[in-house]
Amino acid sequence: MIKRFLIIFILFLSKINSQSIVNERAKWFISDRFGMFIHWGLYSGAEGIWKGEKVRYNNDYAEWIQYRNQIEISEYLELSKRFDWENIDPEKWVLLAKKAGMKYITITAKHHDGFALWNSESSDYNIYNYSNPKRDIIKELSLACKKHGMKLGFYYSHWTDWEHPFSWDNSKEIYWLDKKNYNIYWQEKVMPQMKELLSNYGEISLIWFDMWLHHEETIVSKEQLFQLKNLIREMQPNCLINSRLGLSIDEDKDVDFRTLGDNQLGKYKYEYPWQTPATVAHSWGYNKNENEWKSTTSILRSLIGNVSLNGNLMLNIGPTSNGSVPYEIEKRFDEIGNWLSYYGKSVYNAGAFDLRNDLHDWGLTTYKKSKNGKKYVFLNIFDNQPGDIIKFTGITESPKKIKLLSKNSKIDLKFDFNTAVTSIKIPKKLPNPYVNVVEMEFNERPKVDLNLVAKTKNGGYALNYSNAMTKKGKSIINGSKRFGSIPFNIEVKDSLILKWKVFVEKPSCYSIDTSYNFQKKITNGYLSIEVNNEEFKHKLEYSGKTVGEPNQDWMIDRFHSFRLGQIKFDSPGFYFIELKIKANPQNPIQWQWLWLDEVVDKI
Ligand code: FHN
Repeated sequence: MIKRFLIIFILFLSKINSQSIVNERAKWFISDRFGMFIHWGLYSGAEGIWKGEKVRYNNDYAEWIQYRNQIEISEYLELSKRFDWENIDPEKWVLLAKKAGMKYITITAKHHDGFALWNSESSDYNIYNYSNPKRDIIKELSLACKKHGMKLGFYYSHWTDWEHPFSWDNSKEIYWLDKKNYNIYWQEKVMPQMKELLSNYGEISLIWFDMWLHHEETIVSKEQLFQLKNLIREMQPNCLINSRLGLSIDEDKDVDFRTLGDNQLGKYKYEYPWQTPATVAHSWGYNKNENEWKSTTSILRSLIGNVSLNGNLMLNIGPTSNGSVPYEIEKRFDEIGNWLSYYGKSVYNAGAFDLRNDLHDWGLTTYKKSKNGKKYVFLNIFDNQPGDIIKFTGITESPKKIKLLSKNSKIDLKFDFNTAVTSIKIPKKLPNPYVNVVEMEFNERPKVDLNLVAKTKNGGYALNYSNAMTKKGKSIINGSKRFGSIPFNIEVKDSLILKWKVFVEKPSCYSIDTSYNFQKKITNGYLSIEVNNEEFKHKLEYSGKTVGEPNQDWMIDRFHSFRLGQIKFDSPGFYFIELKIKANPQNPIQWQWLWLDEVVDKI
């Protein structure tokens, strides 16, 4: 009994100590939401080309050119002569960030090449010694940030350093390096440089480490990482530390924010702070052959998408050797900043709403409690042709007001609230070409029904495994394969029962389709749907084969859509739809979805 109590108590403690809390010092981070990342260093002078050869390796990361193209340090340093030192002005980066609506900047104080962008006392391999006139870019940037009220953070490559003889430069996979020597690098470069960065440049908002493996898979030790972390906590207690420090959550519960993979957008709602580091194009450092520019719309959607799941976006620029940024960046940053100046309400100091973030097909929802105590639900509309009415499903009380945000003023919108669906009349021509924002106002955080599935713009209910309110029975979740030609599906070898809840606004009739793959011709397996006390039984049918990719010898099992029947809802209200699948281990079914489509003519 005591043992059981102890286990429960420990579990409870580990829960409150875990990253499920927002550290007090990270409050600004979850409010700011949007930051600038700067990758700039000697590599910017190479522009992704070395001696006429493009940077090796398919991912084209121009800041990796020294390593990829095997450049000797003496030759690499020659790149400093290509820089237009008279014209480089870090204040311009700060102004660009401000213009784009970004609230913090993180610069590569030292990237993997080991070259410091400040006048480092611990290593001569720094910009002060190789610029003319002598420059301390970190000092200049920190002053510019202070002047313009911009928070500043440093990227510091701790694990990897291609300059120090005892650091990890990946070729150590061939040339042996022991932990003792590695510790020399740690104690004579990492620790003193970090002390310099924390002492000489004012208040530092965050240190951004970049080890993408857990320390046990690397040469770095847990003790070294704690030594580094403790130094930061000691010298700048308010400075945030990201999860790429390299410790697991079990080892260190108070890493301040989690860093997702490069350009990896959020998929799930987390209660603790997290961030996507993203590029405007592909490379992080300036690459003159860059040709993969993301559009303004796509960047805004990424930002809003992350905010709708409680996350941040830190968008990277790779300035050139004269300090400027490509026109493609200027243009997009102008457009993004312009958008944020009118619609930033739904991003800054906003976060996830209680409902599923993929509930509606017109866009994504964010939520904010404003200083005046009012609660706002923002409908960020991605759809360019949403029609005259936007439907919001899931809030079960009427909003006080609904407005369309626009450049000059807010436009009051007419709306109709019905039990769990708010229908909002919107203008035929929406004001913004990228994303439009509708603001719903409430006195209190509105009540919601978490189980509902919203109707799509095309008049149907798309029911699948992830939006089911209950799931009973055993099944295997199969991710999509062969580049998605085999879709995500649920494999049932015995039985599975899924249940969904919908709100039907008026008497109406719906056809019912389901998609699955079943490869047997004779079976006693079946699938049945129960809606509104009516049952539709369907004997599993052989779904056949198809070709995934023409001329590639890709015969795959076919996922086919089968019509199950038609259902009539005589009155408005909540309805449950239950799907039962009965199969057996010899004849499994791979089930995909149910689709209820409104049959308008039949009413
Ligand atoms: O290797 C680096 C890369 O150059 C860049 O700095 C990115 C930014 O997140 N981080 C590493 C790869 O994950």
